Amino acid sequence: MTSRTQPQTGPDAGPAEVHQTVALGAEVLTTSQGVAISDNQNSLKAGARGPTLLEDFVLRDKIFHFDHERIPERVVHARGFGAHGTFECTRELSGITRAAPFQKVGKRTETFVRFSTVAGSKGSMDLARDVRGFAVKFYTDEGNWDLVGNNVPVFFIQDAMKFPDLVHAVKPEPDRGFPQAQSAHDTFWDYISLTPEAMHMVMWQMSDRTIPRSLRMMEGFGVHTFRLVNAAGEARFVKFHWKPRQGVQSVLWDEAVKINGADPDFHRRDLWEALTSGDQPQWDLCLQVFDQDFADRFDFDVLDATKLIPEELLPAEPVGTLTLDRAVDNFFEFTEQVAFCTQHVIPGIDFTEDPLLQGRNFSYLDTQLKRLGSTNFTQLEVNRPRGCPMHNFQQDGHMRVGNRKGRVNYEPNGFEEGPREDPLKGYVSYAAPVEGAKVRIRADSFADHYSQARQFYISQTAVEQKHLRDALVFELGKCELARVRRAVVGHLRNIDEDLASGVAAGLGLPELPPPATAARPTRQDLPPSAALSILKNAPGSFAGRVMGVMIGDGCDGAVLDRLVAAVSGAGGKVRIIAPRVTGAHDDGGTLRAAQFSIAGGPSVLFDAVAILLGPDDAATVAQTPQAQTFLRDAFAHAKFIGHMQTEALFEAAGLDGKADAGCFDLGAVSDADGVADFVAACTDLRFWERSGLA
Ligand code: HDE
Repeated sequence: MTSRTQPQTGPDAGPAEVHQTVALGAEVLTTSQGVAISDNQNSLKAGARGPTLLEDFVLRDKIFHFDHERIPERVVHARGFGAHGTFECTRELSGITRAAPFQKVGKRTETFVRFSTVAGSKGSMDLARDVRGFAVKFYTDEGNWDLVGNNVPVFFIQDAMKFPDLVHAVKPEPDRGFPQAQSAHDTFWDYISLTPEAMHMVMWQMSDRTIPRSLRMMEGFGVHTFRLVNAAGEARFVKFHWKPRQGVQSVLWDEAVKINGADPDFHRRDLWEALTSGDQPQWDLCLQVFDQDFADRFDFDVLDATKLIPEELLPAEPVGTLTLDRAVDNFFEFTEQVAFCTQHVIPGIDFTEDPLLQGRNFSYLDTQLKRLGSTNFTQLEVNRPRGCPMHNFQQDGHMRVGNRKGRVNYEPNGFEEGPREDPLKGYVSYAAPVEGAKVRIRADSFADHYSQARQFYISQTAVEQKHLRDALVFELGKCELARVRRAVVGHLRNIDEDLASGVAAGLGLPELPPPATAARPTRQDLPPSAALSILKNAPGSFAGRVMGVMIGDGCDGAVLDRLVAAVSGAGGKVRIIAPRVTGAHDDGGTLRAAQFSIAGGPSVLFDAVAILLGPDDAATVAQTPQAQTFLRDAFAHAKFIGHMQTEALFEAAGLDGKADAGCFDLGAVSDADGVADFVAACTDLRFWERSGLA
């Protein structure tokens, strides 16, 4: 490439100066004022070894900006990852809502989506046990609509009044400033033990839903009941669900803990790699639509955000598909500065009186002002309406651009200038009748705190129930206060006695504490709902998943080729792990490139694994502790395992003679069948039989 030496500046450039070379035609670096910078490595000094001069405006401009790079992180949902997407309507809903995205089959609406964890700070790890945020901004023709949801369909509390306490309790304890991104500590469980309405959400939180395998493999929920309003002003209730075409999938807790060490960015890297390799994740938007009559007949109050409507009772019907199609090209500009607000609604979407939603409506604008520093955050690329113009008389304020030109900045005006209100096109709130005395009171219809918690628990498979019990034992085991452990077990007794006694045994409680006092007895008659289980709805496909293949020198190149072909044929990806990150030579002497060294690519990073060693280094690899852990962990995590020339490794890992039906000897069958059978088996999520519970 043609290059030139950057001009040496001034008489003080001494012999220690290393001259940079810059490509000809490259953009010239400038200050914020557009002045070209001659030297970006040295400040202006009085003599080569003298003090830096106050007049160095280049240094001052650069450092000044740097000093102000951070904006306050979100109080909750600080750690997030965003992507651009498109929503396509697959079912016309003009009869029930005038909302723009649903007026015509095939209608496409641009979106921006941000996934997040709730409790941890911006730099915390991705695999914390935590609820995930699932916030979608629709840039519709009639304004921006934000559906700011979570990956769990219910919430901890029923009234916004409690939110700051809940968040304080889960965040690091104020005296010591830890633990980070954990609910496993005293203050969280102390608060929970005093908040029976949280018990349903606690069941979800302790389930595998809160350790998702991928952001691509999570459901999303609007949580609250909203209203859909049609052109005639008629309203129906609605609950929003996002269903991932990739299937809902989770990791195991032991994997989560290890992934956090091996790759704290596991989720964001996974989504980034999917998007940049053209693997575009999709979700169907499904609606549960119902009327007042259904609401009146339903067992619980539809305004209570700690309750869901089982899909067996009211199916969630698909009405459109969201495709994430583009990674952001600048994290800060999009993912950090995106400002979601539950009050960002469009004609056809309206609120209900859910007291949690009403409080959220109040909160989000405050947050955006605090974080983004100006009411003009609405002008940022990620936040401004894209499907329609924004016309009003708002003006000035910090960082304002594009004020209206001319003399008129008010309405009505006699100059006949500027935008006017439009009673037909404009947003009209649904005329919900309101009456009642002004009281601080919780409705009686919100008082049943345990029945749906029980329904969730009995809807899980034996494997899922064990994970949930283990999670409770782990979390409560991290609490130092025995009274807190006992109090929570007292609540569990109102949910399911087996669950309570299992957790009590796991904690070593000498005796079961009495059940917590319940405002309403737990209903035993709610039937299990298959839709609430992950494992009952497994995707039956390897698409979007990753096979980690450990290879060694002299491995069978033909088997490796067949394996790679079979996995990509099934829609999955292969990642190669070798003793050295450059790769290993197969039996034909060809260097097979690797993406990971054995130390850098533990099996927790993959959905299934294969280990193809060769005569040249099978014995050496077997003696490598990380290789032993790779196999031992894959086995313990119920993964499907393909293997060849691994006798020594199985023995060294303590698994001699333990190979079961989830382990496939890829060398035993000389034709392609061995590989094909292995990859076909991997379409099941895991070999749960190994756990003894399936
Ligand atoms: Fe939020 N929530 N929230 N929340 N929430 C915020 O707004 C709040 C609640 C949710 O990716 C904050 O911009 C209150 C439920 C998501 O940028 C803040 C209450 C649900 C995100 C706030 C709730 C959510 C937020 C902090 C109780 C699921 C991240 C940063 C009344 C339906 C959005 C921000 C993003 C963010 C307040 C309860 C979802 C402080 C007061 C329930 C996904 O304004």
